[in-house]
Amino acid sequence: MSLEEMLKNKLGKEIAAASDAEIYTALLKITKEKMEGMEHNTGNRKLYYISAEFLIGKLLSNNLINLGLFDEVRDILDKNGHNITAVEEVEPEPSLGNGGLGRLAACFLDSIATLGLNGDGVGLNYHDGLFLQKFVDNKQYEDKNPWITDNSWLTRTDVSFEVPFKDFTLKSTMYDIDVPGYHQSKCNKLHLFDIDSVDESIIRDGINFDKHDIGKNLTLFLYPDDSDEAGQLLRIYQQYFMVSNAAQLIIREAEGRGVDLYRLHEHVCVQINDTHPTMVIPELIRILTQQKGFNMDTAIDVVRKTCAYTNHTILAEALEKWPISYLEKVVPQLLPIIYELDARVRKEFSDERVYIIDNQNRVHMAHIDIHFGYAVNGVAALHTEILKNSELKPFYDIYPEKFNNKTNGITFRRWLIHCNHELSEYLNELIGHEYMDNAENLEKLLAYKDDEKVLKKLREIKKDAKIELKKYLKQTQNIDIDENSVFDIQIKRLHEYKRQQMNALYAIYKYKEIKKGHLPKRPITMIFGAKAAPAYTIAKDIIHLILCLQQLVENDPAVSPYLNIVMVENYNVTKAEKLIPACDISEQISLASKEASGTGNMKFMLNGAVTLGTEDGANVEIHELVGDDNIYIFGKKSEDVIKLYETASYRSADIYDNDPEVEELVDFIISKELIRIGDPMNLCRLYKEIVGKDWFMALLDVKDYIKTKEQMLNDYEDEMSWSKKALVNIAKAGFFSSDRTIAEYNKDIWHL
Ligand code: GL2
Repeated sequence: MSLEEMLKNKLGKEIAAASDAEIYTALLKITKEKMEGMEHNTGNRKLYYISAEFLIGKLLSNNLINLGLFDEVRDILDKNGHNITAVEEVEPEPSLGNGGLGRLAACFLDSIATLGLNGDGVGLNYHDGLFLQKFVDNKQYEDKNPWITDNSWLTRTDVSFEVPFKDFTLKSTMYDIDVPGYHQSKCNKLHLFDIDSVDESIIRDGINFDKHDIGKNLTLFLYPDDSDEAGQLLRIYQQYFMVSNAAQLIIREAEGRGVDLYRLHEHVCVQINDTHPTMVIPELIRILTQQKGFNMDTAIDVVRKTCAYTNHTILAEALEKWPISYLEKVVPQLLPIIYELDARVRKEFSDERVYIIDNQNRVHMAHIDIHFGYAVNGVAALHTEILKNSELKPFYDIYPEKFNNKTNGITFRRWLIHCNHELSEYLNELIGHEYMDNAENLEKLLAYKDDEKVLKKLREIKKDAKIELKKYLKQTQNIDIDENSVFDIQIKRLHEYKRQQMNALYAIYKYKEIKKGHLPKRPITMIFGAKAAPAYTIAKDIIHLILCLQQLVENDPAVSPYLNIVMVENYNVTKAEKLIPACDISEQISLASKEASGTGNMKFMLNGAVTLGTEDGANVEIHELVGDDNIYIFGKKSEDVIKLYETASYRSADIYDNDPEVEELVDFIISKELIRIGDPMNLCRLYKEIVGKDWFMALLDVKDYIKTKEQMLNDYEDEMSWSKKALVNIAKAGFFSSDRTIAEYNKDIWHL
């Protein structure tokens, strides 16, 4: 049967007569059936990629692309008066992640399947995911974010395990989402564990709920507020539930394959994505010793050869340390194992910095991973060097052979073919489509770097994407933007280290310049998108500042023709897919040494934006690839920043007091213009934070930042030379394909 007939059958009516919602559901069912009929990848060693987040985004188009059906479906819909983009709008975005870490896990699943490797994801099925962001009175308001509907990509399986906690046991249900590779006949799975007793009706007034009622709240939210003890306990419940299910699944599947558990490591590999799944190590040891007759030495040996750990950040707050007393309240069965692991470390090493349990009775999860796993990797070259030479140095001194770098990557299926159809078609026309299978072939584009026709066409494609974004923002937020302006975009989690506040200081600078009559050659559209963690006060104050600036500029007819500030509401994968193709200037301005890698930087580059960035994370590698002429680097280097922290010698007040230009910008935060619009409490708190602390050193780099951005805006006016920079960025992006990253993981760590 042809696809068109199948669609008609599913709909039970003519395609032309069906609604977009009906078409979406019919396509979802057809696609799911096709994937259910596909064999799973096989192989002697199977990977389990355990992660608290999988930020998979909408799946219809990507599944169709990978199955090779996208063009046919688009044509059928066109012929029948429908449009695939409108059909996509119907799909809710699964809210299973927070930022780069979760999106990376999703890109990895795509690449693992594309390379035909035997590997599944394991995580949790959060019903309301990360919160939905709304703006009310120029502030962030959090609401629940339900995404599971009757017809979704989830398939309920009959796999179920008992998960034991101190005071009760919970029975799990495993849901699966199929993961097809690009043009592959086989498929992998994302396993999401859940409980049947989740009760969304306990959520009140935004995202508040009773944190004690674990039987009802366990899988409601990703990262529930952990600013109190109940919140931290809930996170431990979630993490243990995730890894206990994972461990039981791993053992059951291994036994099902006839694996001798004493050789588990030859047949299974577990990738621990950040520290959230760390308890899988003591849990596997517990099961092997208590249920499978292993002695402790052998269990530890087998588990150590099975588990590998990826570190995604050097920020102390994200390296989890759980108080023993909390673990005792939730998972007392793990404590004898954790004590045993700690005792072994203490016996072997005298340096207390590598102990598992510290002198405040806290368990350092990353320390378990490093001692009792066989590989530790950072996510960009600079990040791995910082781990080896400072953050994790005592461990590197003990286990140099475990440490390795795996620079992050992104799947080009979603971040080029899907989100920027026009660009990918044009690339096919110019250089053929080999780059889709081997991204390094994008370099063939370099042959056109002086070809005016090509450079013009790239500029046109960018303009079309800007017009699309303009329509989208009008539709969704009733905001008008000018497609002839330069689009300067910063989209990422809100965090002080990422320095959205420094970008806001630029907005203040530009506002003041325009007020003084120094008009830019071309209007500038500054776009932000970011969610702040609900308990992160200063991050929310920064959002407030940006929204106040947005309102100030919008209502000032002397400024608004030249400057437009837009904060996109509820920034997510779907919005990223619209924003990235339209971007001219990619803001990657974290304080050097703090951004482990970044992956947005790679997506922007691939879509022909030019980076404005510090020498941080993967920016360093982008810089090396494109060369000085095709990137704008500013700010202090990571060595200098690390020294400033070590010597505790940074004082933002000194800069503020001694530099009147900086003082003027910072003072504007509490100016009468802004206080009239905003909430004085929030603005004053932010002002005080920047003058009195500025932990992530925005004032250190702000002047260099402004100068570099001005240079960039100036250079943008030379259309051909700017377009050439865009071309070089696209051509050099091949290295950042997640297919390359996964091939490296497989070669150096997984050996599948
Ligand atoms: C992050 C890092 O901050 C980010 O730089 C990196 O690109 C991703 C993926 O490796 O991981 N770490 C982290 O905790 N989150 C990230 O995005 N949330």
